[in-house]
Amino acid sequence: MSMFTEYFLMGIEHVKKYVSTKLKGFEKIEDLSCVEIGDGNLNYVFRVVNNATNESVIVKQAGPQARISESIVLSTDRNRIETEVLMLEAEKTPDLVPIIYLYDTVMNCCVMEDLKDFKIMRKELINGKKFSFFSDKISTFMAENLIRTTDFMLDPKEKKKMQKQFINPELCEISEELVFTEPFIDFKSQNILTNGNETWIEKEFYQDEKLHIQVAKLKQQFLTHGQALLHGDLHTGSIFINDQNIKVIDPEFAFYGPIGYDAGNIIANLTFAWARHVVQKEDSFILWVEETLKHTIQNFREKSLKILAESKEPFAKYESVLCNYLDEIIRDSIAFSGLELSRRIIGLAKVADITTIEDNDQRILAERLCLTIAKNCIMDEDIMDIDSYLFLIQRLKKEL
Ligand code: SR1
Ligand code: MG
Repeated sequence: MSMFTEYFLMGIEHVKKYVSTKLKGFEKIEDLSCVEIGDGNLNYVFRVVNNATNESVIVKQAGPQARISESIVLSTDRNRIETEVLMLEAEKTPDLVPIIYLYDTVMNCCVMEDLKDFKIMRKELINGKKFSFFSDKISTFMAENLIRTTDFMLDPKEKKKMQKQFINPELCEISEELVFTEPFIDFKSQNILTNGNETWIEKEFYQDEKLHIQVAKLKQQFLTHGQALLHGDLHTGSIFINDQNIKVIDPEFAFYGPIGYDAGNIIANLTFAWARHVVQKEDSFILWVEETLKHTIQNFREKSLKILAESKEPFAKYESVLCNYLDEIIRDSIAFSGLELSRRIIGLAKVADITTIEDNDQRILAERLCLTIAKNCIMDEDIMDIDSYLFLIQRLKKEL
C-alpha cells in the first residue's frame, strides 16, 4: 500500500519516493537526488533531479505551520489554491507561469516545472540588473489574469463560482494583520525596527491618527471589494526572471479582492529596489526603475482597455465607464503600494532589498525614503496616477 494516502510533512527521502511513485520518467529511485531549496516564509520546496536523464522537477509542500513562525498555524488548502490558480493562469498566460505536472490534495503538494534557467527577480534587482522587457511581460500578466476574472469579463454565475472556489480566509487573515494592522500599531512581538529609526516610526506611524483613518479605509476595501482573482502576493520574490522572460509563481494568497492590491505590490517592490540604489547612487539603475514603473502602469491600462472592449456587459459600451474603472484601479494601486512599502519596513516580513544594505546610515535613509513615499501614497489624494507617483519619488530623491 502507498505511504502517501495520509498527509504528513515529507523529508528528502519521502520526496524521492513520492516522485518515483507518481511521476513518469522518474521511476528509478536510485537515480534521483533531492535537495530542499525553499527560502520563502511558508512552505517546503524540493528540487528532484533524475541523474540519469538530467531532468528535474520541483515539489512544493504546504506544512501545517508557517516556516517563518511556528505560531502561525495555517490550512494546507493553500496548496490547492496555488495550484488551481497557476492552472487558470496557464490558460491565459501560458508563457508566464510554471507548468504544473500534478497536484495532490492528500499530501497538499504539487509537482511543477523546475525553472532552473531563471533567477528570483528580487536578487537580480539587488545586484543592479535591469530588464528592458519586464514592464511588457508583467503588464500582460496583470491585464490578462486580473481583468479577465472581473465582472466585466465573466458570466455572473461563473464569477461567483470562482469567488467561492478561491475563498482564502487564513491567508487573507495574514495579510489583514501583517499588511493592514500591525505596521501601524506598536506590535512589539512582530515589528522589529532598525536601530535609529524607532522614534521616527513611533511618531510617524504608531501615533498618526490621520494615517490610521486612511489605512482603515483601505483595509475595508481589501476585505470587501471582490473585483478580480488576485495573485495576492505579487512581489519581486514571487517572480522568476532571465534575459528573455518572467515566470510568476506562488499565488497561494489568491482571492477575489481589489485589483489595486496586486498592482500596488508591483509598484512598491520596484520602489524597494529603487530606494536601495538611490542611497547607493546607482543612477542608471534608478532611471530604469522609474521608466519601468511608468511603462508597467501605462501598459497595464492600455492592455486592460483592449480586453474590456470585448466585454458583454451592456454598460461597457461607454468609454467613460471603462476609463473611470481603470483610473480608479490605478488610484487604488498607488494607495495600496503605500501599505506594502510600510509593512515590509516596519512589519514581520521584510525585504532583502533594504535589509541587506550593510551601512546602517544608508539603511535608515532607504527606510525613511520608502516610508515617506508610503505615507504620501496612503494620505495624499492628489497622488493618484503613475505620473504623480514618479513626481513624488523624484522630488524625494532630490531632497536626500
Ligand atoms: C507569515 S507569511 C509572511 C509573508 O510572506 C508571504 O510572502 C506574504 O508576503 C506574507 O505576508
Ligand atoms: Mg510566497
